[in-house]
This record gives sequence, structure tokens and C-alpha cells, in this order.
Amino acid sequence: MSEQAVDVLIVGAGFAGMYMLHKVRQQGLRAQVLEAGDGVGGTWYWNRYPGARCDVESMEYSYQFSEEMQQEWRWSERYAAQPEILRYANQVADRFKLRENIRFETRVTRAHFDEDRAQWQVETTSGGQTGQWSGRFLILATGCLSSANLPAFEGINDFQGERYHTGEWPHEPVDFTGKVVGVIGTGSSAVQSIPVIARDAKHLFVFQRTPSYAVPAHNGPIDPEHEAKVKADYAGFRARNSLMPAGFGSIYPRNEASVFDSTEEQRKAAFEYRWQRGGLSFMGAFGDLMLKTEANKFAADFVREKIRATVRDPEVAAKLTPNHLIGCKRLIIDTGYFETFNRSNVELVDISNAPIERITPSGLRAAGRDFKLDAIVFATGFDAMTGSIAKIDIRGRQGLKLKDKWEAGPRSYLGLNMKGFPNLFTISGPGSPSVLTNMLVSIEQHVNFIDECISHMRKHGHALIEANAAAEDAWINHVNAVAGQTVYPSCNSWYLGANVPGKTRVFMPLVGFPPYVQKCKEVVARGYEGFEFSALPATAQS
Ligand code: N01
Repeated sequence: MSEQAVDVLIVGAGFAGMYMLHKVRQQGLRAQVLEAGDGVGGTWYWNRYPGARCDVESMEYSYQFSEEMQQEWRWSERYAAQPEILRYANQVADRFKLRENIRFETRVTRAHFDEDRAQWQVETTSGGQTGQWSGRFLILATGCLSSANLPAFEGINDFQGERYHTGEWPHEPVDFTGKVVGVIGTGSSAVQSIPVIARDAKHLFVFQRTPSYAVPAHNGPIDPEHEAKVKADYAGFRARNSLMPAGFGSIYPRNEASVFDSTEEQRKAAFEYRWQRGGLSFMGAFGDLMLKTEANKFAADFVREKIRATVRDPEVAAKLTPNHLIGCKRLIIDTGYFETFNRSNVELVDISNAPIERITPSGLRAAGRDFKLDAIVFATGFDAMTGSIAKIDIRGRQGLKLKDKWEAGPRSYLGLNMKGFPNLFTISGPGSPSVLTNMLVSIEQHVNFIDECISHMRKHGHALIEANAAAEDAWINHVNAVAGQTVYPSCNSWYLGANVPGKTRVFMPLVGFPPYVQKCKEVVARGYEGFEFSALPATAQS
């Protein structure tokens, strides 16, 4: 098959890939998005499980680059459900005519840098056909949570019933009415889907390895007054949010006071107030909850008490009560999760000390017991941040494999580029704030950085850009040092890759959005400090 040549190749048509396409096309570049799914939306295209909903409020979880669009679009709920977010993504694609440069059902399998041509050579597979593409720039907009993690349970293919993974949910409706269902996992996806599945299923078994903290969403129809207020000055609202530690939440910012400077009564009142308000702002009750173990315990105790007050059976409540720190795994926002365990058709199976032994033809065996199941829902998460990138055979200069470079954990400069991989950019890559922020905000910041960088290169006649080794080393040290000042590394979280057996344990995202944005601005102001530009090699000049 003949090679198709463009200026910019973009992998993925989620929010990152769509906006990247829009931006580089505006520069007059020829760009092509290659997308494995048959529609846009990325994580919101794949995660169609019952109850899937965003944990960042709707008025914030949207693009800000088009004032016209943010004024026109109307969200129906405080926290948008997956179908509404997918509709939003589709109208973006329609509005900016993005589909004409997106090749759907096309999976990128290989991306090799051809030093002689100074180009990326990309191979795709689509319906059994292989495709060849080339581009001066390769931008990975592959998403942080898009490579489903399906543990290698023995006998997994023997199961005769229905089998689902929350991150690869079918497009057709799934009906659990009258069925005996098993959900494996109790992370965000499970916590959102369990209350919904429990309503339909005849019986639901929840297989829990580690209990989770969850704070209520108190979701509901969007408050028209709040919507009007935001829309009266959307730009100002966005600007205030961008100064928040995670790039969102300015309507209810973090209280910077130390929890140790409050009385017990004040502490309880502060936690209760945020609990009643609902959502991720709970951890902003005090400034040091994510910095010190002893401070964190106050918030953890408060939520543990709420669990005990909600779940009627004390034994079940005890099993549902976590003993790790709160917030070092992504805090979960729930709707009726703990209440679900008061239902007579729901049973919690503690597999913390007696793991799932095997999947059987009729169900599974765990904790010395056989469970007969009509359906199994694997809510077992993702190979986060690096999984989708690692699935592609990526080779940079002198055939250097990205897999090898990242063997001891992902290495990059600013979470944007890696030494040895010229003109390759990662949007919300490891080493950037990404998953610790409102993703839409981080995505726009990265896309704008990359777009301006390419524009700068064209203006100054640079053909290639690449991080230098010293900058990359210093950046990795910085990411680790910042994480080390927080309680994040203390949990077995996917931030550390701890959920995937054999994955190197390294804290992947950078804590703190505003200082990161400031650093990126300084890098640009200093002529892309830490990067090296080069001209086209003689072999590439025709
Ligand atoms: O995945 P997870 P997720 N045997 O990794 C268990 C985002 N998200 O899809 O904790 C038995 O959190 C595992 O147990 P343990 C959000 O950022 C956002 O739920 O490792 N169990 C855990 O309970 C979130 O953090 C939204 O001991 C096994 C579960 O499976 C991220 O996506 C909604 C197991 C996996 O939990 C990932 O969430 C949904 C095994 N072998 C997701 N292997 C919103 O916006 C794993 N588990 C609200």
C-alpha cells in the first residue's frame, strides 16, 4: 500500500486529538488523526458502563478555546453523564468539521523515526489492511486511561456467561434484569456502576480487594443561576480555575489553613460542609491534607465514620472501610454507593486475603467459594498513562525503542517530549499534571504549547525539536521530588503503576498545575530552554 504523507500525524480522536487537529489545521498544516474506535470522544467513547459520569463539574469539563461554543452548549446536570459528554464531543467534531481529517477504525501499530528523511513512518491496521503514513510531527493523543487492564485470571476464557470490561463497554444496551452479576473491583468505575447494576440484577456480588473512599456527588439538574453567572464571564471563570492546584474548583477553593490549627468542632464542621456540598472539593477542607499523613487521617476518619453510619450491617461496613490514606488513590465521587450494600440483593465478597482463584465456566472461585454468575463485569481499571503508548512499537533515533527507554519508568521532559524521539509529542504524558487536574484544562494547555512550538519552528526554520538529556534528567528528579512532598506515593495506586503486575513503580503525574504552566511559559520565554532544535539533515533535503 502506498504511503500517505502529511505534516502532522495525531494518534487518537479524544478531546486531545480533536483540539490538536483543529489547531494545526489553523496553521495551514496538513494533519491526519488516526483513531482505533469508530467515533470521536476517546475515554468517553469507550467507557459506556452503567452510571459512567464525570467527577469534574460540567461547567468546567469542556473546551474553553471557543467562546461561541461555550456560550451555546448547555449541560443538563451538575456532573455530566457519559452519553451527554459523548454528544458534546460529537458536536465539536461537527462544528469544526474535524471528521474530514480523522481516519476511524484505524489502529496505529508502529511509529519509527526515519533519520534520513527526518520523518515519522507510521504503520496502521484497519480491518485487516495495513496502512503506511508519514509525517514530520507525531503527536500521541492516546489518553491516560484508555488501555484496559484485564488481569490474567486463570480460566478467563472458559466462562460461558456474559463478560464485560467497564473500559470497553459494548455500544448496544446491556440488560442485567433478572441476572446474577459479579463485579470485580471497587475503583471509580465499579463505584459508579454498582448502584445502577444492583437496581436491575437479581443478585449482585461485589468482589473487593481494597475498599475505596467515596464522597457523594449530590448530582442534580444544573443550577440555571450558576450557569448564567458562569456564562456572564466564562473567560474570568476559566482564568480563576487555571490558578487552582488541579486547574479546577475556583467556586469552592482549598482552605489553605492547616488542619492542626483547628479545633475538633471546627474540623468536623469544615468536613461536613464539604461533604454536604459534594464532589472533589472535599479534600480542600484544609491545606495540608495531601501533605502530611497525620493531617490526612482527620479526613480519612471523617469518611470512615460516614461509611459506618450509612451501611447497616457493621461487618459489611467494616469491610467497606479503607485503612489507607484518603486521596492518594483518586478520590471517588459516588451516587448511592455505600447505600447499595443495604440492599438484600447485594453481597460484598472480601477477597483481600483470599484472591480470585480462577474464573470457571459458570462463574468464579474466590475465598474458597464457588460463585455461579450469569455475567462478570471486570471493573479492573487501566494500564494508566503509559499503557496505550507502550502498545505501539515506537522507535526514535538509531532504532531506540521507547519501551526500552521507559523500562525503569517513563522519562520525559515536561511530559511533552523524550530525548531520542525528535518531533514526537505526548499530550498529557507522564511527567505532566494530566490526571491530577481537570483533563480538559491540561489538554488545552498542552495542545497550545505544541501548536505554538511548531509555529515557532516554522518561523525560525527549525526542522526538528528534541529534549536534551540534562533537562530530561532534571525534570524526572523534579517530578519525583514534588510527589515526595505529598502523601501520593504512599498508596498502591495506578498513579504509581501499582495496579498492573510487573509495571515499574514510579509516580507518573506531576503534582501542581499552576507551577507547571509557569514553567512551560518560562521554557518558551527562554527560547525553548531544555530543548534542542536542528535543521533538516542533508539526506532529507530534496
Ligand atoms: O480503575 P481502578 P477504575 N483482582 O484502577 C481492582 C478514572 N475514572 O476504572 O485497589 C481483584 O481505580 C482494584 O483493586 P486494588 C479515575 O481517575 C474516572 O475504577 O488494586 N481486583 C480496584 O478496586 C479512576 O481513578 C471516572 O486492590 C482487582 C479496581 O479493580 C481511574 O479512571 C470514572 C484486580 C480497579 O480500580 C480508574 O478507575 C471512572 C485483581 N487481579 C474512572 N486487579 C469519573 O470521572 C484490579 N482489581 C468519575
